[in-house]
Amino acid sequence: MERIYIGMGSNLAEPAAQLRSALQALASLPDSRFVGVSAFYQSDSLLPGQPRYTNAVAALDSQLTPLDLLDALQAIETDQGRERLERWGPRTLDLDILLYGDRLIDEPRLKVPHYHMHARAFVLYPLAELAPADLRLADGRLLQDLLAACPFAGLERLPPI
Ligand code: ROI
Repeated sequence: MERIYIGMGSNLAEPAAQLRSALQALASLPDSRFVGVSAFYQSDSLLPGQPRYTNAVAALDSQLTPLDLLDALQAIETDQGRERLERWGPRTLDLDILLYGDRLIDEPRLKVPHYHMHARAFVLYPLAELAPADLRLADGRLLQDLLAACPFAGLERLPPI
């Protein structure tokens, strides 16, 4: 089993309900054990003109291969009504593999650690709730250093449900 962290986001159709429903789906993945989820956080979209996002990070132990897990996550996104109309468009559900054990993955469909996680408060702060304090990404960066360089400003941590 390897420890996997999954970034979750939604800004359409009741985002918090979308994340809760996705958590149920993650908990029923085959050959996997659900470990936990961070608090939910709200923040403005990085792109102007979109509704605010709700984001969280989930932790999973799994024996699925990275690409099998990616297929399973994309199936959950599709089940929850995701339409891929435009690359950075608003979405009912976004599930990203942030970290997969200590693997570095560079395939056309999947890059791990996730490309944009290093500077995104809505990924790093929820990740820090779940990950060990000394977590080092497979590319050598320390989570603590990334957090120190990434202001919390603009994030709103929602009370637990
Ligand atoms: N902004 C926030 N706050 N959260 C996201 O998950 C998110 N995802 C995106 C873009 C449009 C870049 N902005 C976001 O894809």
